[in-house]
Formats: sequence, structure tokens, C-alpha cells
Amino acid sequence: MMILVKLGGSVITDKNKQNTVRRRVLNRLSKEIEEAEKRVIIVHGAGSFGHISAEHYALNKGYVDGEQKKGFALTHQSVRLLNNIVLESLIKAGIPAISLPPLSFLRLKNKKLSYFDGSWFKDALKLGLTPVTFGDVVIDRKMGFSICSGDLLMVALSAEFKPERAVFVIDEEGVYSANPKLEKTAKLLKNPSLDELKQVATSSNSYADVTGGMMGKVDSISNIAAMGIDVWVVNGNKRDRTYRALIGKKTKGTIVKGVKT
Ligand code: IP8
Repeated sequence: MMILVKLGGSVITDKNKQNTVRRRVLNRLSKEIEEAEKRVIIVHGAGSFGHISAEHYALNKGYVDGEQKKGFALTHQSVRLLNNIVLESLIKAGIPAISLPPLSFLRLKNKKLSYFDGSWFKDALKLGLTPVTFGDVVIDRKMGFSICSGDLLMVALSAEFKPERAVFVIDEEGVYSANPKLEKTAKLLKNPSLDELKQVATSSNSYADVTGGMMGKVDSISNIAAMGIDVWVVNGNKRDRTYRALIGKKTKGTIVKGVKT
């Protein structure tokens, strides 16, 4: 069995400063993953590598004009730059990490998954290597290209590999009833049911405003839990929570029990 872990872009990078890594946090998380001694597939977000140029060139609209070709290439280069730094940190911590860029193994159609080849992940895991993939720009069969988020990768990998657990490492204490940065009454949801999660995704408009797209994340978490897989959401800025989530020991955060629907 294997555990899927997503390192959020706002944890490992400074979202406000282009191409800035939060190295201390990243290196600590790499060590926590190594110390857990679990078989893992690692996904990471793009943070300030990628999001800024993807927005600048409106890549989410798909191919509309030639200028975007430069934006596509630049964004891909930028997320690979971050990916290389993540690999370096993981390898230093003792994890045999290898890169699998989504641009080379999946396609979307109107932003939805249309082709996914998990065989590279399977082969790498068999060899005892640790696959690392990331939010990327990809080919879209309808739109020319579009953006594949790390959260979408978590759903695709969950469906393919049925991991023991999916762990989302974010920059908040867990999933809240509303955006805690904007609403004082927001409550941390410790053990929400799928129905409660759905309410968060549909009722709380303020959550949609934050860059980082908590709404999309809640949607991905619900999809994974609906496959019967437990999902843990923990704060990566707090020491040991990622380690504890990986080994399945109680820690502060949100735990969504997987339910077969
Ligand atoms: O940070 C976005 O991935 P995310 C990828 O996981 C790009 O949402 C290219 C902006």
C-alpha cells in the first residue's frame, strides 16, 4: 500500500514573490516524509512558480492567440524549476525522488481528465523509486492546452492506485466552514462528512475568492473520499503534523473518512 501526499504551493513557496521557495519549510517536510518510512507518491503545487505567468498569459482560457505559446513554455519551465528544487530537497533527505511531469503522461479535455498513463508511476514504485509530479500546463483536446492542478492529479492518482490514505499539506489548520482569512466565525471541520464538505464547496462564496482555490481543493477531497479513501488535511507550517498524518497518528487537522458511494 502507498500514501499519496500533496505539498501545497502556498506551503513550499512564497505565493506573493515570484519564484521564491520557502526552503526551510520544504526541507523540514522532506525530512518528515523520509522519517515516516512509507511508500509515497508526492504531488506538489506550483505556488509562485507557474501561477503568475499562467495568469499573465491567460493560459486557463486555452489557446486563443500565438503570444500564449511563449507563456505556455515559460510556465512549464517555471514549474520544472520548482520541481527540481523539490527533488533536490527530497534527495538530500534520503528519498530517491524522480520527476514525472504531467505534460508527458496525461491530457485533459475541457479541463477534465481524458487520458492518464499511470504505468511510469507503477514501474518507478516497483523499483523503490519515489515518483514526484506537480501542477503543470498540459495538452487539452478541446482547448489546445489548459492547466492541470496538483489537486486534479491527486484525484487521478487516487482513482488509479487506491492509496491507503491521501494527505493534503496546506498553509491552514485544515478545512474550515468558510474562509478563515476573511470570516471570523469560520470553524475548523475536524471530521466532516461528505455532505458537510459539499456544503463548504457550494455555500461559502468567500472561499472562492482566495487565490489557491480552496473550493477546488474541497471538491477534490470529496471526490477522493467518495472512492472509499481517507483524506487528511494538515498544516505544513507546523512541525510533525505531516509526519503524523503519514503514519496515521492523530494530529490537528481535518480527517475525512472515505466512504464507498
Ligand atoms: O498549484 C497549478 O497547480 P496547483 C499549475 O496545484 C500551474 O494549483 C501551471 C499554474
